[in-house]
Amino acid sequence: MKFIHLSDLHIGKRVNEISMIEEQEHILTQILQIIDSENPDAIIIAGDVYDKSVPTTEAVELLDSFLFRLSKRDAEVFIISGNHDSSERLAFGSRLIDQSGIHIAPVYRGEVAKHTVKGVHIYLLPFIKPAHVRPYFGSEKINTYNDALSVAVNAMNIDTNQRNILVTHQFVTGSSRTESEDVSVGGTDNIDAEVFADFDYVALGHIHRPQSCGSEKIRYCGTPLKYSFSEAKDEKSVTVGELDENKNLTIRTIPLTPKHDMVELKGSYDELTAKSYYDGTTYREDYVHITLTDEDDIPDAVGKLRPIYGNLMKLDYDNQRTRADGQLLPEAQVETKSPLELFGDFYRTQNGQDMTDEQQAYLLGMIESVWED
Ligand SMILES: [Mn+2]
Repeated sequence: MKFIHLSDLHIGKRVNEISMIEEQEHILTQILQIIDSENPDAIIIAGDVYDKSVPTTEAVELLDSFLFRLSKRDAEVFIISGNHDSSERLAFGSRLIDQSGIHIAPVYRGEVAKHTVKGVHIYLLPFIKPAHVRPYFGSEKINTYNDALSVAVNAMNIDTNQRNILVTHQFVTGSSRTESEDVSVGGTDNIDAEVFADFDYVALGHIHRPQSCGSEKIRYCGTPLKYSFSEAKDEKSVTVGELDENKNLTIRTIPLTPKHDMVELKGSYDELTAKSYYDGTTYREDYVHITLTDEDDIPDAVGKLRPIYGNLMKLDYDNQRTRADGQLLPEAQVETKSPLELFGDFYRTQNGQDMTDEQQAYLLGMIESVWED
């Protein structure tokens, strides 16, 4: 059984205030071309289909057209919601379009949809939190995400003599994050890979950098596009898997080429505006983050750089002044730390000592209640 594994499309996303919709249209068309040349039996989309729980109209239109074009292919399509999606809204009309071979996971109510393609069972477990699982398993202790996933997986009664694929959207312990995922409160969302031991493949969404978690059987395919400058050097791809009758799994990736790349450039204003540097057109259309190293600010730098770097997204300086500005942390670290860790750093800077366990517990409770709202 051959499958294509996608996730984290984030349709409708804006990066640094710039709409990605044209990029997304371009990359989805490229994905359809890959599907046509690979001819898979199943296409999996492991959550974060949309970027917002209430997506924009242009996002809805793009997904509608993508799904329609997918329905014209032979493959069956399996979709779950991620933490960015509303599972209710995503599942709208799902029982109707089921007949077209497009299967969207229903809202989690203690059990999951199971489909079978060429003898391989595919389980669709949308993004869930402990609070989503508790009501259906009263007697079980469900405090953490790991508890919630264990209970949900146990309830699937997996027959390990058969071939089984799980589609889900969670953070597996040890995976390498980027800046464009949402970090959860206090880092309590870790799932141990052991929870997935009974599956022959786990098609994961949530982490935006493609990677396998310990074994090839548990894998993040990553986003189809770069959604933050921390991914500037990543290569985005489509994961193609084959699971044969003896449970042998082969995984390969097919690179994706964006309409416009995302790059980070650093140097003095004179260096970056020298023709030899940008070579006329090299970065003309790329999404660019420029870090100027000049000691004095360049007046209207953005206006002056735009003719060369048409899609300049972000401009900052790295010089003595910015280094002395007493930044708590480089931005890259800020975005990958949890709110609790960030507050801990702040507390330490202000007070010269760490929070006590009691203070941490109090703060965690407070952050969680704010987050829930
Ligand atoms: Mn995501």
